[in-house]
Amino acid sequence: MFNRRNFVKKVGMLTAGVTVQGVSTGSSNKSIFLDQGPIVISTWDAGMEANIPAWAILEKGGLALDAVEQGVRHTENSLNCCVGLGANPDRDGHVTLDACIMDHNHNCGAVAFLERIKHPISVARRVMEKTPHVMLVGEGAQQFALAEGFKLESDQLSPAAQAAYTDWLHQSQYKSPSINRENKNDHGPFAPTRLQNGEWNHDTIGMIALDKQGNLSGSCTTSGAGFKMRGRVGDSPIIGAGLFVDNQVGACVATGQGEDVIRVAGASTVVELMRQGKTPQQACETIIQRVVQIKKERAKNIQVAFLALSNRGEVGAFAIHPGFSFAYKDLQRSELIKAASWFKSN
Ligand code: SD4
Repeated sequence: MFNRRNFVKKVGMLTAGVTVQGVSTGSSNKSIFLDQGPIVISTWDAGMEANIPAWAILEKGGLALDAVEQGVRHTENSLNCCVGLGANPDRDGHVTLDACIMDHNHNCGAVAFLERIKHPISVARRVMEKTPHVMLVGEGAQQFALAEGFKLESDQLSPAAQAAYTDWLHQSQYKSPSINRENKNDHGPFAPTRLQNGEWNHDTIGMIALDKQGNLSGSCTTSGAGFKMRGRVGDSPIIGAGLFVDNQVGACVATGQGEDVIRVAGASTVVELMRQGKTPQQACETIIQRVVQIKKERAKNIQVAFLALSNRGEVGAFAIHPGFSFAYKDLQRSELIKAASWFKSN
């Protein structure tokens, strides 16, 4: 049986690309995680830092919902990352943000195409808690945020985003952007940018937490794709695509090319596969296989990745291409783990 005591061994298998043979995740056995404490997992390298504030809440017995909000707020704040207002703009020069959040009771909230608000994840939570709706977009979302006391930030691009945008305007061919592809031959305007430390810059963070009470919550926040068409919204704020949580089963977040996550109803399908008895790892592999089979040629040039957690603390992660990693934190360990992928090399 998979539990966190044999996690290191399982992760070794996972990075080698072998399906983890886990237990059926259809039932909820609360005692497993009540004994072992909470977990938080999040996408990409930035997840290592984001897990810290999330963990501070979880270890004190706080709610998974608070943990996933505070965790990704840290990334939205960070100037070193492409999530939030410092991110690359759309092709008309505006930064537009998408986010969603979901708790253990199927409560959920989302914002999309939101401008000049620093913490879209917290606006998404207010949508969930204070409106009869699930999703607000654009001007209406901004209006709601202001009414809720959020500050209207400047519309100036960050220096790095301004430089990237100026560069893009010179080279622009208005091609659709490639997201998270570590393609060594792609030096064009849509190549993912690198951070100062040389890491690939990702536009999104997705986070899932399991708290001491045995409840799951998830969050996802993004600037979408740099130089996207104005008005473009990806999977990240869409409940069921970029994020899905079902406390009876587990939770899943997606990252990568949002259009391809939406067409397979990504995160909710992973959770449904887990409900039918697949482990999180098997479920993530199955959905990536589907993404690849639906658009075989396209799949060679896009990145999509899924990260899932069962309500028993089992973890799964899988991507189309190498390069996807996720940050794991529990009582015993905190580490960045490379996920296995469908294609073994770029
Ligand atoms: C989107 N899924 O807007 C997001 C992008 C992403 O790391 O995940 N970037 O399509």
